[in-house]
Amino acid sequence: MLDARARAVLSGTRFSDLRWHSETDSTNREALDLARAGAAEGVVVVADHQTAGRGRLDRTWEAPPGSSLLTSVLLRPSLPPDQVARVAMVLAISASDALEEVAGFRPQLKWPNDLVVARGGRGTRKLGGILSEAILSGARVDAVVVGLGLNLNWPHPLPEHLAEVAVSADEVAGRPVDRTAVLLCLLGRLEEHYGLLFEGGGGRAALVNYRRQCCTLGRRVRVELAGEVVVGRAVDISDEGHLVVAPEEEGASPRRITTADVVHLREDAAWTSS
Ligand code: BT5
Repeated sequence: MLDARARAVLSGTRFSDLRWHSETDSTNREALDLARAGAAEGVVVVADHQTAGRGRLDRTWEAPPGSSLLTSVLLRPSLPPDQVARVAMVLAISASDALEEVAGFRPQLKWPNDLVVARGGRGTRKLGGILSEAILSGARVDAVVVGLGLNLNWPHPLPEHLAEVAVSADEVAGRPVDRTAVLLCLLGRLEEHYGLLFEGGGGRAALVNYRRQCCTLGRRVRVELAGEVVVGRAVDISDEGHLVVAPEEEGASPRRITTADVVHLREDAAWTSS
């Protein structure tokens, strides 16, 4: 829960309407319902525990009660539908800024929506994930809900099925990480980074930091699209937030990927992920 001092910090931002629950099914579900009921931009839903936390593509997001920052933010950006990915990206940058400030380390950003921590030449482990869901009204974006699950203080050891893929911030920082401090810092940074999306030059400045921190850029990748797999080199992130991949297949032209699952591949082996 937030005390009066914390609420005062948020009162100067668009995120002053913050609803914190000890339990809900999914903060994204709740924020989407609020959006459909006409809630204003800036509503934030936080939960200590989710009974049906959602990942992308019907996957689940797991978190023991109190272990994680589980939050969803309702925004109403004036962006074309094919650019809503940029909202999740500015949330990722904001979360990374908050971790650096509060926990003393900066995670990397794996396109499109993961915060990861490198594990010494043996690939990465996932610290957080973002689920972005849009409500469209014809060809216009009516609302975007961006939900973040960030592992902060998990009981150790992690459950066996996540031990190889997940990591918790306290393990990286070597001390417990204050969840409220991360949330407040994140929302303060989001106020800035989100605002950049609507500044001159088509909001180009918003993704500069994303590119800088994105560990997918320059990597060999396997891109898993519905019914198709592309193997190539991630060469750019466009101003719209799309990943540009130069396929290895001879003669194939660069592909712009709007959204997909991406696996980082080792340089020396055809299909081994790192
Ligand atoms: C994501 O999905 O990474 C987006 C997760 C978004 C969760 C937040 S929590 C607040 C808000 N409310 C919601 O209901 N959701 C959002 P995806 O890329 O599909 O990754 C899901 C996969 O990550 C799962 O299939 C597991 O393999 C793995 N996973 C599940 N829980 C994890 C955790 N706590 N840490 C790391 N990996 C996890």
